[in-house]
Amino acid sequence: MKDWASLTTIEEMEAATNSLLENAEKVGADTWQQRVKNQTPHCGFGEAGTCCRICSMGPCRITKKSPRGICGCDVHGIVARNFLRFTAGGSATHSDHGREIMHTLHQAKEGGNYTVKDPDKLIRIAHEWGVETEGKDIYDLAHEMAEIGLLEYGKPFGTQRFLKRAPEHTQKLWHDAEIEPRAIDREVATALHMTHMGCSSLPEALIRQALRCGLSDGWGGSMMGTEFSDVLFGTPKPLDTTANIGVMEKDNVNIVVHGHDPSLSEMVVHYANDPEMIAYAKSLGAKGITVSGVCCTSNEVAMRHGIPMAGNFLNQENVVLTGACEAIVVDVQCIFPALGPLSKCFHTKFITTSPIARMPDSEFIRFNAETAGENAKAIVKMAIENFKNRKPELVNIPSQKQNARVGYSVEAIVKVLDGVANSQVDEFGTTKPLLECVTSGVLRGAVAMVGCNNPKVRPDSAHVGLMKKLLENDIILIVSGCSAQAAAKAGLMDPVKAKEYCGDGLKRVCELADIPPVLHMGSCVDISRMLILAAELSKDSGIPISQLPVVGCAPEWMSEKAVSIGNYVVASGLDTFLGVDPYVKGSTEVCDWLTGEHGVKDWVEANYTVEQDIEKLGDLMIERIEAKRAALGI
Ligand code: MSK
Repeated sequence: MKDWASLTTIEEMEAATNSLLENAEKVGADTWQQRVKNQTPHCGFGEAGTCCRICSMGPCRITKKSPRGICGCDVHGIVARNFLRFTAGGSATHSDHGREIMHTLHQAKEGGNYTVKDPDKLIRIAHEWGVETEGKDIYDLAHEMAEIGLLEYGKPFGTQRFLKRAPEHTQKLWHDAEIEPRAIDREVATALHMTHMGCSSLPEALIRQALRCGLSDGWGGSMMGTEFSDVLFGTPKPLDTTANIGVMEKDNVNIVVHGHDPSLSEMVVHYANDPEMIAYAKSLGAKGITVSGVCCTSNEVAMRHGIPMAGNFLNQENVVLTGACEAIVVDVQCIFPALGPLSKCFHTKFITTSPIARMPDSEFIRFNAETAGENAKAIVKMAIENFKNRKPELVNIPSQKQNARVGYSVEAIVKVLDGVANSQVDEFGTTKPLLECVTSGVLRGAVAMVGCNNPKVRPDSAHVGLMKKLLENDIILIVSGCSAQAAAKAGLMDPVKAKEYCGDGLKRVCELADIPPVLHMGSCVDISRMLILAAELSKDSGIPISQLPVVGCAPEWMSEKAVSIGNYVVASGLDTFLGVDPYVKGSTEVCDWLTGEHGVKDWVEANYTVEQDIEKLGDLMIERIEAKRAALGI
């Protein structure tokens, strides 16, 4: 057993939260901890997925006494339909994020609010898509690519362009199973059509579409979001930052960015660093301006600018409870409507910016690409002018803070691991050194850990607990979303400290490559980076993705997006381990399709494991990785 004393423990994080809840009590604020109590116990039909309210004859709830809905649909059809609708919600959400990025790219211009920061990547993707680049102005090319990318959402014929990035073996599986995603919007519409009253009630057909709809997210909308965010804002490279609530600074104006789309936060960061704004903050009594983040917007600006990460999903109320948050600025997704009333208990300005995420008790500053600069400037100014309204007796910023190295895009991982193993092939741009670490046994394998917090799991305990267990077993972690922030808050991304807790092989790799053992790959849409990495590992090794000693895991997931992610990760050949049930336990048939030996596994060579006991979940992942190694004879 290792001594984890230099890291921040779950107990310490809970103690910090408890001290903030005292602030909530002082001002009579409502918090998620209280609302969970009010909502418990949850509806058993909802939890089992056995309630159908797709038409207005019901709602129908399946029991022993009433085994079919009014239309005659059985429990398996109802559960499978609900599962597909869950997926469609997630796929639509991620993909619409990607679409917004394409619109931003379309607005990019020399000297404008948005410029092309990684022209090489743009040209690389253009070549991949068969677009002529020779002699073209980079902004003409950007606009052309944006239009082609936007057509991926609604093109009438063909399949997603990025599917060609997958190994041929995977592409063939998709083709044979008839799950190659066509236009992104079409897969969402088809999912809604199939689940309309009087259409599909056959679990096999509904689950097939769930995989296809998920793939349209992973290899479509999300990949577009990631790749073109890199083009616009720069491809992440390793850089150092800090994490946990102590990144907020008592004497500074604190602006917290929250949500997912980097277009807004990039601008806020830019203006918060503007000397004119800093001077203005000083003139009003602050020492400076601190921008920190929550959820995936935080991941985006941490990866590209080293902006500190104040917390993850279930910490979003904590930043307001510090009494030191001048403005919480949100874009889309994972934002609690509770932030409105909560902010009103403090001096905090709750600023919504997107027509997609309108909320009561917020100040709405409609943000768009043409006016991005003035919008962001107005937001920063509003926060500065709010500094004087703080109530000093309510200011409580727990001192927890850890160092974190972030910014591991695929390009960065390939670069840093190059030369670590004794690979004979040292050509730049392959994953062969990483593969050599795995085949030689220095690393046993990798886990892609992703996803949210969920009050059903003690916050961060599953993420951090599993990570420690895997690291001790020489399994490297690639992480994104709120899982990444859980790791960073605990200290598992500190390249100096965290390696001390690893097995000898992983520790050696960390020392040679100067990396932390948990690699921050970005936000939720950036799980598409993990797909690219898995595809490259497969192509470089000649081993199908499903046979690589790599698995996916979402131990504390909560959102529809996570279900879409689960489907595209499984459909890409990676066994996926969940710590929270996706509302399917009401149907043995659906469970068999998702988790059995002859369900989705027959199509895509991977399946789900659902296990709420986190110790067991960790053991199962390690067993699976070792079984894959044994099958490969390594
Ligand atoms: S923010 S989807 S709570 S990971 Fe992407 Fe975190 Fe989950 Fe939202």
